[in-house]
Amino acid sequence: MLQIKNYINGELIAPVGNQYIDNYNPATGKIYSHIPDSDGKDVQLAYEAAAKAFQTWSLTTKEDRSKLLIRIADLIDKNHEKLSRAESTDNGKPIQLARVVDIPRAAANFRFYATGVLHLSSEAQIMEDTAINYTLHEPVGVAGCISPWNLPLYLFTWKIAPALAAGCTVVAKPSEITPMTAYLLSELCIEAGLPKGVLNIVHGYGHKVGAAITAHPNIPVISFTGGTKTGAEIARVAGPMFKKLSLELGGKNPNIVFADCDFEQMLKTTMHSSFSNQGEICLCGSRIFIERPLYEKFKKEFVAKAIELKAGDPANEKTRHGAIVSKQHKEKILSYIALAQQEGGKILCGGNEVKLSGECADGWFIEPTVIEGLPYNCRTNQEEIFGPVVTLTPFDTEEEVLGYANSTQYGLAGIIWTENLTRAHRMAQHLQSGIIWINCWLLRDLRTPFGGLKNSGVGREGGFEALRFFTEPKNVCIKLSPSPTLPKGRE
Ligand code: TXE
Repeated sequence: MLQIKNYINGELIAPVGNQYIDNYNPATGKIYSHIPDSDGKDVQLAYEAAAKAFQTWSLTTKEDRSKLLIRIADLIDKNHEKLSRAESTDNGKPIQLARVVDIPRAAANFRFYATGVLHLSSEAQIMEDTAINYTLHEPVGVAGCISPWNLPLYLFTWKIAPALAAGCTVVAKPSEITPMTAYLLSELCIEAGLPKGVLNIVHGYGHKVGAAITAHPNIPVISFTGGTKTGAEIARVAGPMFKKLSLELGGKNPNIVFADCDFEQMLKTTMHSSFSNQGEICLCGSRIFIERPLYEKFKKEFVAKAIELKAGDPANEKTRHGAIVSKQHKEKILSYIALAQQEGGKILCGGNEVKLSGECADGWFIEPTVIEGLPYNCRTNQEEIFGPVVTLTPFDTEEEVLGYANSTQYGLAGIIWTENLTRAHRMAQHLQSGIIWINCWLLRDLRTPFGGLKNSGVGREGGFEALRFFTEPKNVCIKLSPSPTLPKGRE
């Protein structure tokens, strides 16, 4: 049975307490590896290694840091198949999705920041002949990076790459539910020759390892992606310590379909925005609002496609709907399906756990589920379910659907389908979301600011936003003394 290790001070080592946690394969429901059950002692070791490494890493040139990050990206590419299989086994996502989305994006994250840091410039403000101001962007110090289970390596590297590129060193904690690709990444970092202590990965529970990172007095910056509840807990601890915080939290995203949309394109993309990664993406459009004249046609064709989307063994190339990440999360999703029925919803398809045969007989699978007839403000339509469950609601006017869309405590992403671009821009302006897709979904340019409003989080990742997050701007103002002999102003 594979027993993975922490990556501290450039070495793969056992947790101090030598305790381990069972790690499950969601497709079989069976334990397939063990991960360190680390605690504050392991975090302290990691912090000490990171603090020591910071003294040199923060003084390396951006070119040298860039070269190392490119080397890691190249090793991710070289190990694409091994990482894809590991991700699919650990998370339950179809192998095809891991191959096409998760692992290529992890390499892209490193490449993007390896090159982005070379272009991070500063401004200068000239006070005519009085003074010159210039801004330095200095790495903050040891960064704490805490990531979730839904896109494990994709989101883990989305934090680590800018932190390292900016000159910070890192104490990172992947989710205890999906630790495998972070462990494999640590092996690649050793192979790439990343200096010891620059990146440290401590595996274990959030309330032990995550909490120790958050509360550590000398880790001044925390980048977190996960649930809103956990984000609030991190803010409660880190706020009074005046730490820099980036919180990417939950979503309950509206997908607004107008009758004049490009129907075929909308239908194809809406299947992805509803059920990709088993609906376990914070950007999924789980509330679908359809303009009334199109409602019946949409319902008929969308439900027919959802019924065709069969849950299967994630290891099978043909599978497009995999396992739910954990037994606990499966129960949470099923409880929301039951709640939807109690709230008056009508299940148009799905709604059940799927029992597969053979290897996957004890796996955790749920059918793609489509529900109609719920009020826009019921719990099912207000709370994040984070599974293969969407609701359908008809609307008549822009004002009505904007009221529905903006009614939740979340504000992460919004999707709009219409060929009337004046209306698209108008809707985009009024939607309370940090990210808007018009006639597309999950089209990602890494330079764009990424994040949400309200309970979807604080701050933005992506582009120079992330590099600036991991640096402190310092303004330097130099007094100019006019020369006694030279004439004032220009020749
Ligand atoms: O997230 P958690 P979970 C949503 C989704 C899901 C819910 C909970 O609705 O059902 O969040 O998912 C670490 N101090 N999203 O349980 O608990 C934890 O170990 C410090 C949306 O996975 O937030 C893990 O590494 N760290 C999200 C990470 O936080 C703590 C993606 C996320 O775990 C901690 C995933 C603590 N007190 C879930 N407690 C998105 N926005 O994409 C836990 N952790």
